[in-house]
Amino acid sequence: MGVTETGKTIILNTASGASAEIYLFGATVTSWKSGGKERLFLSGKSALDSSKPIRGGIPIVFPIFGPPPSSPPEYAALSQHGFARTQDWTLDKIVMDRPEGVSIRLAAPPPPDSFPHRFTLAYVVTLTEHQLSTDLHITNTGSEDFIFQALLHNYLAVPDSSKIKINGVDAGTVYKDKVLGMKLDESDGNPLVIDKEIDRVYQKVPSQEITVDDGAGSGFKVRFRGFEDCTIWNPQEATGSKMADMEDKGWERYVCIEPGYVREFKTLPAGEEFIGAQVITAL
Ligand code: TA6
Repeated sequence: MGVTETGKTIILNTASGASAEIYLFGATVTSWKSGGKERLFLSGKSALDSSKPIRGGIPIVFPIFGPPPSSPPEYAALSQHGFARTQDWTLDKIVMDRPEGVSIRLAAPPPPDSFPHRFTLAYVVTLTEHQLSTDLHITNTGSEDFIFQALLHNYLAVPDSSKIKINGVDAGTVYKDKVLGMKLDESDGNPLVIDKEIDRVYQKVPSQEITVDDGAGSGFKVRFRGFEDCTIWNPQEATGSKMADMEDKGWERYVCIEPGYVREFKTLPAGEEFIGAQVITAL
């Protein structure tokens, strides 16, 4: 009862009424309902036919974050945010199916032939009454070091992004400001508000916990483990209106608080596993 396969998606349900929908395309969580409310933003203009990455929910960014680097060549040939979000994943295992909580593990297919590294990628999605956890497991099955960046690009639904307050980035945390041409700066520790386009990569966030007060009596706590960095993104009208798959004024209805390992490439020695996890609590 807790896990339903529809062909294109997997639906999770708990006895408390929480639910989640996961597209096998990109292992993208596209819906999370808790307390009777939808907690993830999904653009009404998003392609859901596997022709493009899904705009909203929680796309998986791997093995690069952002535009491709200039080298090595097999990474330089990748498209923005890598291939994991456009691969057809499969349901590998139902990890837990109990009235109070449901957990599944998805497996990614092998990487494209043009990316000659040996690794496995698994994704565990766990739903309980008030929490959604997603854990990315990367195992280097080759005989040499494997380098990657990874990030969980959640789109958290809020009633009005101009009214939210984001807490948890301690004073002194260094961030790269993509809006200001990758300028490095330091957080002043004050709550962050969305009063302009924000696209910042906070590096090694000490608390590994960010909260969003949505200004309407609820919000989110995003905790992360394994992942140390956190990108905070809202494009506002100037950038958002140029995105073909963004619904009208969509940027008013979400904020992205994206745990990841993206400040540099992570080196994973042969035979080792890296787990990057986020636990999102609906407040
Ligand atoms: O995580 C923030 C970011 O890298 C932004 O710079 C913005 O481009 C966003 O992701 C969306 O990227 P996408 O490739 O999905 O259009």
